[in-house]
Amino acid sequence: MMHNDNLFTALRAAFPADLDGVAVETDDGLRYSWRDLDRASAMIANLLQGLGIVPDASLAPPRVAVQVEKSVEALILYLATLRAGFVFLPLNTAYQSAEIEYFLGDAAPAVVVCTSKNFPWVSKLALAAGTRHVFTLNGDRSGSLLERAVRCGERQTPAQRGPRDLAAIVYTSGTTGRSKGAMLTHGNLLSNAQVLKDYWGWQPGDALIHALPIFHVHGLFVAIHGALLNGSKMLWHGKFDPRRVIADLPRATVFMGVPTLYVRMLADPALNKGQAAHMRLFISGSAPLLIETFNDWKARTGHAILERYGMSETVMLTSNPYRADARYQNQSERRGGTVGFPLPGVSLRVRGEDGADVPTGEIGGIQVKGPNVFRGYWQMPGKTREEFTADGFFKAGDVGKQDARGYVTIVGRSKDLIISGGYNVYPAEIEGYLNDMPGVLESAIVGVPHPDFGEVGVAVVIARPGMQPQAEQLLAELRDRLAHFKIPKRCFVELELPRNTMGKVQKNLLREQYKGLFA
Ligand code: MLC
Repeated sequence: MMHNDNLFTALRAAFPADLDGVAVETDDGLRYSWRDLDRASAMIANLLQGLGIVPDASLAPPRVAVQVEKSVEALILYLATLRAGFVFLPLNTAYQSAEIEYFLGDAAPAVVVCTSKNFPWVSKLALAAGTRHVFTLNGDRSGSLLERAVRCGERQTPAQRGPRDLAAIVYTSGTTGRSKGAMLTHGNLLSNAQVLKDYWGWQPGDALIHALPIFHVHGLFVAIHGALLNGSKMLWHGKFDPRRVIADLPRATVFMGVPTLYVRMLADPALNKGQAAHMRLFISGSAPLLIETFNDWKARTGHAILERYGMSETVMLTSNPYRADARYQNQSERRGGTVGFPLPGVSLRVRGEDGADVPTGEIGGIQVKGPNVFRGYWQMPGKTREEFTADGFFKAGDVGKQDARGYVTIVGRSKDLIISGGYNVYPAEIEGYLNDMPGVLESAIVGVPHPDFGEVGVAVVIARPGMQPQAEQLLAELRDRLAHFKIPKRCFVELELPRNTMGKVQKNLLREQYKGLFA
C-alpha cells in the first residue's frame, strides 16, 4: 500500500490489536471501544467526503469549524476530519457571536458544526460566511451530524496526505483583525506526538485522565494524540471537577492540566500520596506553574510535576525530563520554575534586540525551528513573514533564558498578553471594545496575580469629560459580547492613565498598583 502521511493513519496504526478493548471511558459511564472510534470516524468522514465540496480559491482543503460541548463524539469528529483530509478548526465554547463571526468570515469553512442551542445564530453567521453545510452535535449525542452519519458506510480509506498538508487551523485569540489562524500540518502534529511519546516515556498499560477542553492545543493535540499514539485508554471528564479527577487517579497513570487544575486539586483534602501512588506522570502547561504549586504538589503527592512549554503555532517546544536518559545528556531532574529542555528536533535560541544570540543565562526573545513549527498564519503572508527570521526561526513572542545545562526559563512576554487559567487574553482586544463604549475616553487592561487563575485582567477606564460610566455596567456590556473568560475581573474608573514622557501608557505601574487586589 502507498505510504500515507495523514495523521489519522498513524494514530489508527497505533490502535491495539484487540479493537474491542475500551478506548475511552466517560465520567457518565459510557464506554467506547477502539472499534467504535474507527467505525464512527469512518462514517463521519464518509459524510464529509460525500457532501460534494469543491476546493475554493484558497486551494486549501475544506475547513470544518466546530463549536460544540466536549464529548467523545466531538473527538470522533476530529478524527473523521483528519481521515477525510479536511482541516479541523476548533472553537472555544465560550465564544459569542462577534467572535464566531470573525472566525467563520476569516476561515470560510465549508462545514460548521455547532450545538442545537446555538444553531439559530451560528447558522446565520455561517450562511453569511458562505458555508453551505451546518450540522448540530450535542453533548447527549443528538443532532443532525450523527443522524446523517449513521446512514454512511463504515469503511473509509484515509485521504492521501503529505506531511506539509494542512490538518488544522487554530486561532490564537480574539475577534479583532489581530487574531491569526495558525496553520498546522499533518507533519507538524505527528512529529510532535511521536517525540512526546518517547520523551514522556509512554508505555503499555498507561491510562490518561482527560479533563481539559478539546478546542485548544493542550487538550486536543497533546493529550489526545499522546493517548491514541500509545493505544492507551482515556478516562474522559466532560468538565474538570477536582474531586472526580482525584477519585480517578488510582485507575490512571498520566494526567495533563493547566496550573489552575493543580491549584484546585491541591485545595481538596482528598488529594494525598496514597491516592496518587498509581500515577506515573503529572504534566503541566499552557501557563506558568508557580514554584509554590510545584512544591506543594510534591509534598502532597510525592510527584514532581513535569512542566513543558508550547503554543498553538508550534505545539510542544520544550519539556522537563521524564527520566534520566543517556540519550539526552545531563537531563535528569524536573526543575520547578523552568520549562526544561528543547525537545529532540527543536532548535531553540535566545536573541537580543539586535538580533544576535545573547550570552548563556541572559534574557532575550525565544526563537524556534523544527518539524513541529507551523506553516504560517491563514491568509496572512505579511504577518507570517514578520514572525519568522530570514533563516526560518519563528519568533515565539516569549522572553526567556537558557542556562548552561540547557534548562529554559520563560520570564515574560514580548506581546501584551494575559494568560488566565490557561487561556490567552489580549488586552488590546478588550480595550478596543471598552473604548467604543459611550462615556469611555480610553482604557488599559493589565494582568494581575490571582490565586485560582494565576493571572486575571483588571480594567482601568478613563471617562469622557462630563460623563460618568459605571464600572459594573461596562463589564456587563463586555459580557454580552465576548467570551466570559476574557472579561476583566475588576474595573476601575480613574482620572488618568500613567504615561511616560513619550505618552505611552505605563502598564507596569498599573500592574504594580493593582497587584494585591486578589492576594
Ligand atoms: C472560566 N472563567 C475564567 C476562566 N475560565 N476566567 C478567567 N480565566 C479562565 N481560564 C470564568 C467563567 O467564564 C466564569 O465567569 C467564571 O470565570 C467562573 O468560572 P468557573 O466555573 O470557575 O470556571 P470553570 O468552568 O471551572 O473553568 C476554569 C478552568 C477552565 C480552569 C477549568 O478555564 C479551563 O479549562 N482552562 C483550561 C484552558 C486550556 O485548556 N488551555 C490550553 C490552551 S493551549 P462568568 O462571568 O461566566 O460567571 C495552549 C498551548 C499550550 O495554551 O502550551 O498548552
